Amino acid sequence: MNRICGRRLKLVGKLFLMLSVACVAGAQSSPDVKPAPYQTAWQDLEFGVIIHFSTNTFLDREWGDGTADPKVFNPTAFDPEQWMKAVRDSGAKYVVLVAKHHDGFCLWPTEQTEYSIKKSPWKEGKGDVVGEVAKAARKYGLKFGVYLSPWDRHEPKYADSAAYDKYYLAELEELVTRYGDLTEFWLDGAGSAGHVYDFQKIMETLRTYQPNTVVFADTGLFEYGDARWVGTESGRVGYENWNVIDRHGYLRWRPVEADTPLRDLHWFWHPNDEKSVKSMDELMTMYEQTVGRGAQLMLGLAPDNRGLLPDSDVARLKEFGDAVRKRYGTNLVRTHTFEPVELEAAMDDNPDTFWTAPVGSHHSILEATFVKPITFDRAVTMEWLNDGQKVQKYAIEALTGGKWTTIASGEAIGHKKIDAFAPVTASRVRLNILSSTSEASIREFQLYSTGIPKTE
Ligand code: FUL
Repeated sequence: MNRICGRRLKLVGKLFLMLSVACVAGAQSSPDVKPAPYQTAWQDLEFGVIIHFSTNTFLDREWGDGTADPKVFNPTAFDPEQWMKAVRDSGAKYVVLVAKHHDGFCLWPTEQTEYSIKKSPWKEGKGDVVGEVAKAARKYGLKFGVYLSPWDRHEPKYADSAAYDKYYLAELEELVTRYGDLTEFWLDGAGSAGHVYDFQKIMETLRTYQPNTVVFADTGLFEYGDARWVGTESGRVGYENWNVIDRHGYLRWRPVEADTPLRDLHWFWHPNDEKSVKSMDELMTMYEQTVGRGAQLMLGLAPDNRGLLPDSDVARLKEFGDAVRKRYGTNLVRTHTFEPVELEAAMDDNPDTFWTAPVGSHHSILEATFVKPITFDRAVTMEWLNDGQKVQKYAIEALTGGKWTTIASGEAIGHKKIDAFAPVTASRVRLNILSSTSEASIREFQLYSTGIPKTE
């Protein structure tokens, strides 16, 4: 049994929470703690979206109080394939659908309550939003997951912890058995302050049917999480970002996910709100400060009351995807001189192959040589993490004016590290691993010329 904390009630609460996270959680390079294969597979996805669409969409609300009439749920043009096309164009690789938000309204034909789409006029109560979204996601090559809010403001059983546990478990069992493999399960503590849940049992049920789902858990539910909340909804991750972080005295591999809505401050759709769609500058900075710091980016999308993603959002998602593809589309390391051959696996533009430094080494150098000098302003480095996060300190150096000059440096590399700097022209460039807990494994060392100045 565990007590969970609220997540986003008041700024003061939030700051307190962030401080407490900072105090109790020590992040570090800890070679003995390794990820599960499903965690690294999830980290490879890098960027996902979370979709909010429910009675709130029709009532201009963010947090429903559980009293909305199911009849308000009546999209006239529901088209999850339109959503998924936009998601694919954005470059995201998976979708988490909010199957039940805090208002308790269920988007699938559950047998546990009447408070669901069964009682809505949409498809005469015969529809299944979860099923249709899961199907559309897979059709567009996207992985699928769900959010099932523990806090339930409609269900009368919520007042009785044991009865509500049974109810939540039954809802969960439907979701984990009906909709195929779930990539991520979102466990949200918002609103649950003071409520006691049997999370042990909830995890048992989830794991029985979905052993490879990454459980995202915010601060209060930390024990249960395979991935952790970053502590804000700003879409930024501080650097240094380590995958191994302790809580209550034990270390675990807990990669970080940074969630933020595409429309500032709004997870659900609201009318006349287009101006809050994040700008390209904001999105690109966010990308570099999440994915570029080895974290997962989770962008919130909100279909409107027709059941479509608004044009402004669709256009921005495509613009974002195109910009990332353009910025990181042409890896200049491809033009290096292919020597020495043992380094190739880190310079072949293929993240599924990796180079490993000599056994037992704590320091190593990976150098790329070019026939003609190249000019570049970004380096992308990826560590092979299956055997643990090992790099503790590194520098990217270029041979200029006959001497090696440091152009970027840091401690953690992790899944991916993007370093930005003023343009450098050189024909010899190296990743200098100054310290690693044991031999480092590097999947990719890439260089790009983006023409875009570094942003903070
Ligand atoms: C929060 C919730 O309270 C918000 O409404 C939203 O669902 C966000 C993704 O998580 O904790």
